[in-house]
This record gives sequence, structure tokens and C-alpha cells, in this order.
Amino acid sequence: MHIDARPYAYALPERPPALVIIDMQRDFVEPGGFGDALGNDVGRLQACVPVIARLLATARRLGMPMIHTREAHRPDLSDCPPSKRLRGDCRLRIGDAGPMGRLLVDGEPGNAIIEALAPAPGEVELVKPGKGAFYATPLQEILQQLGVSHLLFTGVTTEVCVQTTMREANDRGYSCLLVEDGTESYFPEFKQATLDMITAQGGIVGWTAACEAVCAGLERAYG
Ligand code: C5J
Repeated sequence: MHIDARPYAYALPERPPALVIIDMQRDFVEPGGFGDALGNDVGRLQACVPVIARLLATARRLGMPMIHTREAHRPDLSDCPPSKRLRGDCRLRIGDAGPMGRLLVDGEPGNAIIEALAPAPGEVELVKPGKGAFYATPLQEILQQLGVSHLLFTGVTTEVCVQTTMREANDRGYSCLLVEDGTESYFPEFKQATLDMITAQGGIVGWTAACEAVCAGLERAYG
């Protein structure tokens, strides 16, 4: 069983892959959040919401493991390096109060995952202080406990937290596929470049495929 993917078929294992949903939080997707404060057009990220919702519904129905992540810092910002906080030409910085509460701070209204993709009870919701989801989190232990070998990636933004996490996962031996229409960037050219970088050289980081092909492959294998 496999998913029709680039640069070639993505072979599916006996145990279903985990669906990883990176940082679909109000901070990045809605006006008034961190992404907006950095001067980005946050409306661009909306396109992937219904796609991820479809994958989420499929994953729940097929009993696949799911990992939802949020980029978040402790309220005292002890896990936010000054080099990160002070970077960028922004109106508001990490930890400053915005219309949805303090930017990128755990527990604030703006830090919540958007309602359309909210984790269901029992699904893993991982708080990560970095761009990569393996840095300073128990993600590796969680995946090992789940017995997962393959990861399907979605979320935002393609070239920052999604790509960083996929590269971290690749180095840890996971077979990784990025869902092409299940990820977005504020910069379409960066999204395209990321898809090209991942699949270049025979899949130097992994595979990519559209949601349609991913769902069809999952249904064939686990439905
Ligand atoms: C960024 C992310 N772009 N989730 N975070 O700062 O990609």
C-alpha cells in the first residue's frame, strides 16, 4: 500500500502514520496575532484550513495518531531567548499584549488552536518553544510510545515551523510526507521552494502529495 507522491510512491507501513498539525493557532492565522504583528497577510493561511479539517476527519475515522502543536512560551518568557524576542521589525513583540492577549504566550486566547481544527479530548497537544517540534519537547518519546515510523505533515508556516520539524523528524529516522495543500506560508514562493527542496535529489527530506492522494492512500491501506 502506498500514497501517490513526489518524487515517487510513499510506501505505507502496517501501523498507520501519525498526522502532525503544526501551529494552526490564532497567533498565526487570525488578525491581531503574532503573524499579523510581523506585517504578514494572515488571510493567506486560510486556504489550508478546510484541507487540514478533511485530513483530521479522515485520521480520526481511521484511528490514526494525531499530534497538534502550538508555538508558545511560558508567561515569564524564560524559554524565549532574547535573540528571538528582539528580532523583527514589529509593532508588538512576543509577550506583549495584543487584541487576543499576550503574543505567543501559552494559555492566552490568541495562542489557542483555531476552532475548526481544535484537538479532540485525548489527542496530543504539544507546546513547543521553538520552530522545530522536537526541540525542548517530549515529541520523540511520544512517537516512540505510539510505535509510529511515518509522519504526515500539515500546518503553518511551510518554510518555518513545518519544514524545521520535518527536517528534525527526517534526521530521527521518520519517513515524512508533507501534504502540499495542507500547508501554507505568508510567502507563496517560499512554500513552493520548500516543496521543491524536500523532494529534490530523490527526496532528500521526504515526500509531498496533495490531500486527495493522501486520503485515497490512507483509505486503501487502513479503511
Ligand atoms: C513562525 C511558525 N513562522 N509556526 N512560526 O514564526 O511557522
